[in-house]
Amino acid sequence: MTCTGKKTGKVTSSHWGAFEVLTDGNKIVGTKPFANDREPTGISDILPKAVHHSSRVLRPSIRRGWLDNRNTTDRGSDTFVELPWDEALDIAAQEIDRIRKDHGNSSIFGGSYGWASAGRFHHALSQIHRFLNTAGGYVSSFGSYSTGCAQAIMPHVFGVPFLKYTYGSQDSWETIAEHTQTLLMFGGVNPKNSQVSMGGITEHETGSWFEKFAAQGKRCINIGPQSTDAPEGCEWMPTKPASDTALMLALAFYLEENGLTDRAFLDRYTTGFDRFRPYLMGERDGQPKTPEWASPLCGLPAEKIREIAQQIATTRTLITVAWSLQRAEHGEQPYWMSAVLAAMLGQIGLPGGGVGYGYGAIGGIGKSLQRMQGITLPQGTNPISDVIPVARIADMLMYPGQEYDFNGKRSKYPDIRLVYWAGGNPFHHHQDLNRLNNAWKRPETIIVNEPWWTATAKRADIVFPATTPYEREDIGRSNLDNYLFNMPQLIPPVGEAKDDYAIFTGLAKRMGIADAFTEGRDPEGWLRHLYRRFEEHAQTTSIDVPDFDELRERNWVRLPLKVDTPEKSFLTIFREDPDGNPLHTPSGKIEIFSETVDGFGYDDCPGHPVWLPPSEWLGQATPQSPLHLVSPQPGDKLHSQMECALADVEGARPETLVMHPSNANQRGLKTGDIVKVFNARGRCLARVFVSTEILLDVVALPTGAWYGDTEQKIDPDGNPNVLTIDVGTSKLGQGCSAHTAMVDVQKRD
Ligand SMILES: Nc1nc2c(c(=O)[nH]1)N[C@H]1C(S)=C(S)[C@@H](COP(=O)(O)OP(=O)(O)OC[C@H]3O[C@@H](n4cnc5c(=O)[nH]c(N)nc54)[C@H](O)[C@@H]3O)O[C@H]1N2
Ligand SMILES: Nc1nc2c(c(=O)[nH]1)N[C@H]1C(S)=C(S)[C@@H](COP(=O)(O)OP(=O)(O)OC[C@H]3O[C@@H](n4cnc5c(=O)[nH]c(N)nc54)[C@H](O)[C@@H]3O)O[C@H]1N2
Ligand SMILES: [Mo]
Repeated sequence: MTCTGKKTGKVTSSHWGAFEVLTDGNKIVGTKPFANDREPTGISDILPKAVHHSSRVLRPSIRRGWLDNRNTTDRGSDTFVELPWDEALDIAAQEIDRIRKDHGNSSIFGGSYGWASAGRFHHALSQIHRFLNTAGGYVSSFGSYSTGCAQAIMPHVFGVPFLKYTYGSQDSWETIAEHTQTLLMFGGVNPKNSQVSMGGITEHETGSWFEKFAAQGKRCINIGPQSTDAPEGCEWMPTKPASDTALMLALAFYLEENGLTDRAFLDRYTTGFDRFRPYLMGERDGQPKTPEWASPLCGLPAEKIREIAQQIATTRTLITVAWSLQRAEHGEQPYWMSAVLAAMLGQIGLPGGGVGYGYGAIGGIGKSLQRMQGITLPQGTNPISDVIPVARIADMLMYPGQEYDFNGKRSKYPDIRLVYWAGGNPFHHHQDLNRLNNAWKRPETIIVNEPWWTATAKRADIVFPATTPYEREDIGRSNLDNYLFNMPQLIPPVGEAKDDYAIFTGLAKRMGIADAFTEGRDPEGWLRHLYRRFEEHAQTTSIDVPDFDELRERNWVRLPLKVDTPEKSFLTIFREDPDGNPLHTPSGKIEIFSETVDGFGYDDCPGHPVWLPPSEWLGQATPQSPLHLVSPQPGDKLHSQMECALADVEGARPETLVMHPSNANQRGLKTGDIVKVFNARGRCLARVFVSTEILLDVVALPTGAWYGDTEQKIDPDGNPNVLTIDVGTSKLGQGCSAHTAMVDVQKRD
């Protein structure tokens, strides 16, 4: 098969889609939607302003207090000295060498979590990991902020890595359109989030699928605190954050009590229902998990719960669960329980039935595409075995040597002396930022490669200015997308910015490891090398791809990867022959009760799903903190990227806080008022938007504002992470608990 595509203007790809870039040769002057994208996002509109913003890091910069006396406490409030590249690289290379020689590579933290930019070679995380591996290794991190908790718990249930399940084994929108009668969506299928997909999404299509579903009369039920979490036309069943497990248990109770459980399915394909059932029916704890029990916990009338249970028991139902549900304390429970509920319905492995995770979280989920081999920079191997769960960074920095639990293992936090970050913004993404701000003062040295003076760059000792994708050439490709891009260099580097590859090459030369790091290739040499491997793989498939020079010429091609009949998922194969194709769980079946998890002996994640309320939620509201804060992803950007330019727009900051009219009235607030959002952990400003699209007593403040709270007084632009809690989801998952936080709101004094 050949690919289609023509030579157009300069198109590039990004995590939020492809777009055309207009330049005057030196500067980006505008962007235009990509013609093939029927639902383009507006995220690139701000790009010209952001790329040339005054907050770009222009030259290598070293913090004054670190240079003078290795002071670590002034991070965030100190000034920087600009140095020529050679001098700054000398200083950084000597420091990395000193630390690795004096303290060993296990004192270097290089997890460096973050989304960085799209583009396969200049992927900042691959670059930093390759560099640190070449330098003898680093302490790394497991999992993501997105799905860390699910990545730990779900393999115990289905026996596959969670990402393989969510990206590779779920029904496509086509299959859902054809077979699903009821979409029961916990946390919605979010239109704002499906704009984005890691590595690129060229044809956005989630919106048009939901238009089709509405026309088909499909029942799409959004369960959660905000009606806007699902496309228009879906039914909204408003529920309290963190209450989903209680609701799922009540649905399961109804099925069991009314003989609607698919016993044959449970017997053949699952293990442990007999251990779970007594809990469900209240035979052990005296509390049957009835709709009447769940009703005050979740906020839905018992009658409504029964009606949903009846609906899902009598129609082909796909339960979908947003990733947000597991970014909360005890996030393991709704995830595991959704699988149990789906198993009781007996539709797992049938087209359009069962359970799927993260539809809408990432626009690529649900696309039915033939997979190709990825294009990735080899990272080498890491000789250091210390790995922390990604969201435990502040604990690690604060408590070296302290023991912690994670997924059945007890480990000790390493003693970190040097932190190196490239491609992430922890002072955007981590919870309880005032706590991180204190922990961040402990390492001897912090080095950051960043295009912009983010809160993280401002808290580093050595800052190297990195290019943006528009200042270098790359290849754009994602396995959840059917396009291939040459991402051309569009403008010269801003200031003295260099590519991460050039920065690490400069350090590697000084440390005597350049040959191993570069393998003698310059960036173009690497692009050609990585592309050749991709071409070789393509030759083994039926997919024709242009050669490197032709791709350069054509800029982009649409690959014929759409498949009408998707490959059978592992669950379909399992359903067809459970003995011949057992799951990779200890029992070979779906684990409703897990001996393994039970054996860990964790009080916060026992051997089957249970209702475990988080430490902060509406069920335990206090007069000091009566409102549940959810902090979703921002609709107008990707995380904290390009925030500098968005924040310049008149009236855009502080960030918008959505609030129910009754809560606003109680506080004398109206849309547009500037408020203080606060709890015992921190305070930030926000701009109120009064709306009936949110449940009473819940407020929503998106992430993405740059943390600007240097004295830990009040964060001016509205970063919700000054309010969120920095605890693991449980000893098992240790994911981030971003959606667990109670706050109050007052008019700004
Ligand atoms: N309260 C709350 N907090 C959350 C969440 C939540 O739901 N609620 N969600 C969490 C989730 S799911 C995630 S994924 C994280 C996201 O957190 P991050 O991924 O850390 O957020 P980004 O803003 O994308 O950070 C990427 C950084 O890389 C920089 N960058 C871009 N390209 C390059 C490059 O080529 N080289 C270098 N050196 N740097 C580059 C950007 O300027 C930016 O500062 O946030 C988490 N935090
Ligand atoms: N535009 C844009 N899109 C993005 C991103 C971005 O930064 N910008 N980031 C991407 C990334 S990294 C990720 S991981 C995904 C995340 O995708 P999700 O995890 O789905 O996203 P969130 O926006 O955190 O949450 C979605 C909604 O869940 C609801 N919610 C919160 N807590 C609960 C709960 O306990 N129960 C229920 N039922 N609902 C709850 C909230 O109302 C919230 O609006 O989004 C991706 N998409
Ligand atoms: Mo994420």
